Amino acid sequence: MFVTRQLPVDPAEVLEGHRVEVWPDPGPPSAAVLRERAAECDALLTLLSDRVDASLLDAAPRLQVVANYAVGFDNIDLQAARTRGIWVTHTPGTLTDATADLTFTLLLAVARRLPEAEADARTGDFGHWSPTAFLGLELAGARLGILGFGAIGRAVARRARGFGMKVRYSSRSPIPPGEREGAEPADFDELLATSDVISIHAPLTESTRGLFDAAALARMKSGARLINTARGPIVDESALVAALESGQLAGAGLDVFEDEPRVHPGLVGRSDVVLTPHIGSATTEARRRMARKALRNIAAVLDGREPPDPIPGSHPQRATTP
Ligand code: 8YV
Repeated sequence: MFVTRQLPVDPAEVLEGHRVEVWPDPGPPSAAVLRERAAECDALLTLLSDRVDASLLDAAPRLQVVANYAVGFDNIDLQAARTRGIWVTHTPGTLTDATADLTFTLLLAVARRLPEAEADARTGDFGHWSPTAFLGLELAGARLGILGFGAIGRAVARRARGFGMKVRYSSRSPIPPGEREGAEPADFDELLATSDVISIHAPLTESTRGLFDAAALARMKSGARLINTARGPIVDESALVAALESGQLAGAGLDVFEDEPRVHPGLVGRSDVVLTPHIGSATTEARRRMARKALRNIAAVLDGREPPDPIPGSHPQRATTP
């Protein structure tokens, strides 16, 4: 098997008796290297930045499983894997709290204008204290709108409740009352029109790509803030820059970007945005859980068992089971 990056867990801990090659560089293997390795191996452990498409799978006749080191899987052509009988697995439940924590880190930082305030203190002398400087948003009583109410969205709602926020969510599937974490359902338009802060926790699909375009941003409450720890292409970054520039939005907290690892130049110099380099799952605990889960999925397939965390519908065997 081939692991495309060094992991915080030794693969041998989970995969006894299997030959494992780990890509030694800090950066990703090139598409050509990935193709060359895939041609020889029975299992791949990939990251979001590794594109797994039909042409890569065609070059990999022995491949049985692709274990994605992530919950999301928009880097993988599932249909191509399914038609070739290759399992695709992911790491659900491993990074819920880590990502919800980062969401709140960004939310608080944006609400309290941390980049501007921090830069002021870092001058070494912030001059004088002013009753009107750095006024931000108080979370208690503020309205949080959550787009996407899966495990991470709900973990964010739990945190928001602790801060006294009024929480509404918009979700493509109905959420049983017992799992709403005190949040109220709303449709997307209501969420846009009424939220002081919107936080995105939806997967990237054809219906969420570009969902926050110029028109949606214009329908947001004037002076609202936008947080995105889900997928960059859900937000049209040029439209976001324009909305910040015009004052329609008061700030944004972004951990994900339209064209990672590049960050829109219009965002880079702004002090009303907080930017982090896709570190939602970057806690020692979460990254170790992700590694063990991905490796266990590979071990199961190589030992002739069904993997515990297949992406639903990604394998013919699973697609036919109810
Ligand atoms: C991963 C993520 O850390 O799990 C996901 O879907 O976006 C991140 O938490 C990252 O993608 C590593 O592959």
